[in-house]
Amino acid sequence: MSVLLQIKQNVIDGNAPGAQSSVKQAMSAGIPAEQILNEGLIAAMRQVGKLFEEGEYFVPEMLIAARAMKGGLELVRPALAAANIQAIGKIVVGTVQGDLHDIGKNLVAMMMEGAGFEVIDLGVDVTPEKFVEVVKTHQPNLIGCSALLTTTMPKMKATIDALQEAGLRNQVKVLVGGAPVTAKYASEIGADAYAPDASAAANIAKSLLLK
Ligand code: B1M
Repeated sequence: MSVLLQIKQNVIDGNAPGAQSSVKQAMSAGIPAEQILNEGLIAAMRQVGKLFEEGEYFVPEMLIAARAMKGGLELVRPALAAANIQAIGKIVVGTVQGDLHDIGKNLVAMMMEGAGFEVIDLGVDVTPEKFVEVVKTHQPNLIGCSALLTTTMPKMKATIDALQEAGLRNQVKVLVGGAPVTAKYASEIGADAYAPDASAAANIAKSLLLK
């Protein structure tokens, strides 16, 4: 079995030590961090989602797999977020209210760091009010909202509305993403941009700075 398949299988099995050792093996074999991420770690979570849909996996298995994924992610993190001395801009990221999924958001934060942004990560279950408060205190160039549930997507709109009500909407660009989110949805709720994945998010964030 190739080392990328080993990473994938270890994550699917929720084998955290195995996932970490196969990621280390892949890194010492010179496999690029993005390939480890996309073909190993992310591919595994896609499969876990499929197993959940098919009723093979339940929430505990998803959690254990997510933990194994996170352990692997930490190892590739330094390679993804190459050190940048001067920040090109500031972004606040968070998973919206009611939503506890943070793997995709963490990846977005890592890619932003790698692109040279100063990142303020608010974690999960972030209320619109919290986003507003942090925009007031930290004055970021952008906020990045992540949602993984169809039921929490409306909180992205609530966040944009709260920024509008606080008179802050013109001061900050809003980038949205997450598996159920689409470009169409982003434009319907008045976001400035949508990104389908973490590396696109970093590129789009950079281009938003120029607008
Ligand atoms: Co949940 N879960 N989950 N889950 N979970 C999904 C999302 C689901 C699709 C599974 C399924 O049914 N196939 C489904 C949602 C269905 C829907 O809404 N249509 C689901 C469900 C139903 C639930 C619960 C309701 C289950 C329950 O309790 N009955 C529950 C909800 C809890 C809550 O949030 N309130 C729940 C719980 C959990 C766990 C806690 C067990 C765990 C999360 C652990 C964690 O994050 N720390 C979990 C997991 C692991 C998943 C799946 C399997 C994997 C998600 C993941 O990490 N993917 C997921 C199935 C799936 O997505 N296929 C599923 C890997 C990650 C890299 O991808 O997050 O999509 P993703 O991020 C991508 C892009 O979307 C994008 O970049 C990343 C890639 O580069 N992106 C952005 C993300 N955010 C972005 C922001 C941006 C730009 C791009 O700009 C700011």
